[in-house]
Amino acid sequence: MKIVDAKVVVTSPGRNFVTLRITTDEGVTGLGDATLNGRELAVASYLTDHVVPLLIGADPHRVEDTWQYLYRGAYWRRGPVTMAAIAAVDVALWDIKAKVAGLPLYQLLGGASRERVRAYGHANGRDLPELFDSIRARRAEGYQAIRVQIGVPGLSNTYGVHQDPALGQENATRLDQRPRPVVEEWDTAAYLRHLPGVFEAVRNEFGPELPLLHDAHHRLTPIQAARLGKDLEPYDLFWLEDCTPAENQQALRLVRHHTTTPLAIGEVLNTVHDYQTLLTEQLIDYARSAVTHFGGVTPLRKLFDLAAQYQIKSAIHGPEDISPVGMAAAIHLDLAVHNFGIQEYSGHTADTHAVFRHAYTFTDGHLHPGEEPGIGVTLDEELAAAHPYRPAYLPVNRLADGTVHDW
Ligand code: GCO
Ligand code: MG
Repeated sequence: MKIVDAKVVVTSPGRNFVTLRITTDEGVTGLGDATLNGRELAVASYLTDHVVPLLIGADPHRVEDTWQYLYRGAYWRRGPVTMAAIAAVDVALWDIKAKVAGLPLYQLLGGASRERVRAYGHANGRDLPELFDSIRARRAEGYQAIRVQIGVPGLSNTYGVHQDPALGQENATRLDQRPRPVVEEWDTAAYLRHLPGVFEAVRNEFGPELPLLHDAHHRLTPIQAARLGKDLEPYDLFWLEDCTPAENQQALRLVRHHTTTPLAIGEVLNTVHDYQTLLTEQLIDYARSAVTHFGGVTPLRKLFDLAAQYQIKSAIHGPEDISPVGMAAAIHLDLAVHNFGIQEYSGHTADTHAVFRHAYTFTDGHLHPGEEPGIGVTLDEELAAAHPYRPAYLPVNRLADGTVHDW
């Protein structure tokens, strides 16, 4: 079998998605997600200009060899653009292999280790009444684990809190089809003062059993994160996410020494090297990279197998900027790995579900990849073309005096 065609499709059915479609001489096609929010066209070019010419004529069954060829062969390693491009090829090849085998991908990854995978959804509000409504809405949708984000008094906008409560669970990054980045405001002291009371109120309202998560989105120093972790201990979080900027692995040592609040990190990490200290020193409890940004199913499986040796669990990044193709690949891996932790899932727009028809299902707060051969996603290219690319940036963050802060 040979690859005869590889094509990059950029479509924006609510937000931009980059998809690679590989076709073989036997007419089997595979899909891979290469979406890098706010920098989409860089990956599209990396694939079209530099990777597609290398794929034509190659054997689609050589998944591992192709991964090594693209990773080592580029000489310039790692980074989100490179790893998103390689991820798209990797997932498209797994899709083809599983279709040829006539099996859903999870079967090729060792088969199901559980019946279904628990997902967490996003609740947010500018204040407590809005937040409570949002938590109730998620629970009504079936979610059994909920990420809680709230506005900070004195700040006009905050990460993960949309300005229009009618928009549902999607966070503030959802509708950013904007030619310039929106500027958000930040004040760490106000945030640290506000958050423990919020979790106390949520626990009082919703009881001790509901798993609650929180994303600090890379904004704290290690000592600030340590204090927050301690302050939140009475409210028994499922995890505190991205408490410090992820690229400094050593920072987590200090946080870990001070708090028993479980820690999750990884959505901006691209390779196993970014996790080495985090895993071997057991500084985190959940590894959160996306299939889409980590080079695909092949390396993420290796990461999770290594993490398992340190009792660290999987928690694949699944915001709405991962396309249904990347989401499907994630759910197959979730079902197969022994050390599954939880899967982030916030759904997609109706237009996105129409462009990417998928076999995976969300029922009672749990996902299942379905039984279609491959990853179980089809791309309607005609419909995709009706939603052309629109320039869009993620927001940026500034302190009151104008200093740029981590977003
Ligand atoms: C999450 C993430 C996202 C990111 C987004 C950036 O935990 O889901 O933090 O909301 O902000 O993926 O593109
Ligand atoms: Mg996050």
